[in-house]
Amino acid sequence: MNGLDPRPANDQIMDRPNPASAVPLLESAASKPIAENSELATVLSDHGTLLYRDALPPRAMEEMEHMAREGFQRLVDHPDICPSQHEFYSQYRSVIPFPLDVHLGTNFLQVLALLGHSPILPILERYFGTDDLVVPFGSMLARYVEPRSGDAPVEWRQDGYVTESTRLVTCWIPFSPCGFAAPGLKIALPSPLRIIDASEFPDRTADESRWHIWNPVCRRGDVILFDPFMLHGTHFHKQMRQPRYSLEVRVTSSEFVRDLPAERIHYIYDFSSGNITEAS
Ligand SMILES: O=C(O)CCC(=O)C(=O)O
Repeated sequence: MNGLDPRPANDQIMDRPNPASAVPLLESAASKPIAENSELATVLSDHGTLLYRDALPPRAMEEMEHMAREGFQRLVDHPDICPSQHEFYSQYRSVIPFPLDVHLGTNFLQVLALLGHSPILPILERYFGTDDLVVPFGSMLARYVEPRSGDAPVEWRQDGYVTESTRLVTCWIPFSPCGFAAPGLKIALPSPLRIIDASEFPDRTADESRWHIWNPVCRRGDVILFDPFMLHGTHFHKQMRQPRYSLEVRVTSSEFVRDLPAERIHYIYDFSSGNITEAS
């Protein structure tokens, strides 16, 4: 006996609601950081990802979850509110929240202000080497992942490939506790593919045993950061019973935002001023 668990990886994952892994799993209270921002920015650039616990107020996230639940229900019940976003939702289980917010009665943009006052922003400032950081709205997604839907989960992908930019950091913000009872995120570590090429994971039959797959279990208030190279997707298994609502906020600097394709921008949120401007 070599001490290794002989069962298939997926069964083992079921047993580990909070897997302690070799990944940079950083647990911290927002008011009492366990490391300097510069160290966390280094973790992000060296490892490509980090989980920051308690970065955002959990009560606010719970309110967002209620808002998201009602908003998505409205979209499903009344596809005519915004046919293009309904079609997008049917295909990808996500929507571009702005300006759809206006139709759905949601206000996911509140999260941007919370993020701007959270310990996440200084990490990103160190990472990008500037405090001139922005969010291009066309790259932001609000997501509703049903349990046991079977067809909804996102398969392996790199955000850089999808967004056509290697300068975006994704802030993955769950409104619902997830990763165990509700679908979470799966991240392939380490990420030796430092090129934009998802061919290593061509389809659902990809050989995951060659990778260390991290399935973080998240509470409300946690934020996962990952760079455009990280291979990731929806962590999902049939025993999950709860739905998950979440928001993906992609951050870049005002210098790099202009390199994005126009459909990834639309509007720009500026963290320093709190202003939204329409992209020209
Ligand atoms: O939330 C998920 O299930 C997948 C998210 C994703 O693919 C992304 O954030 O790019």
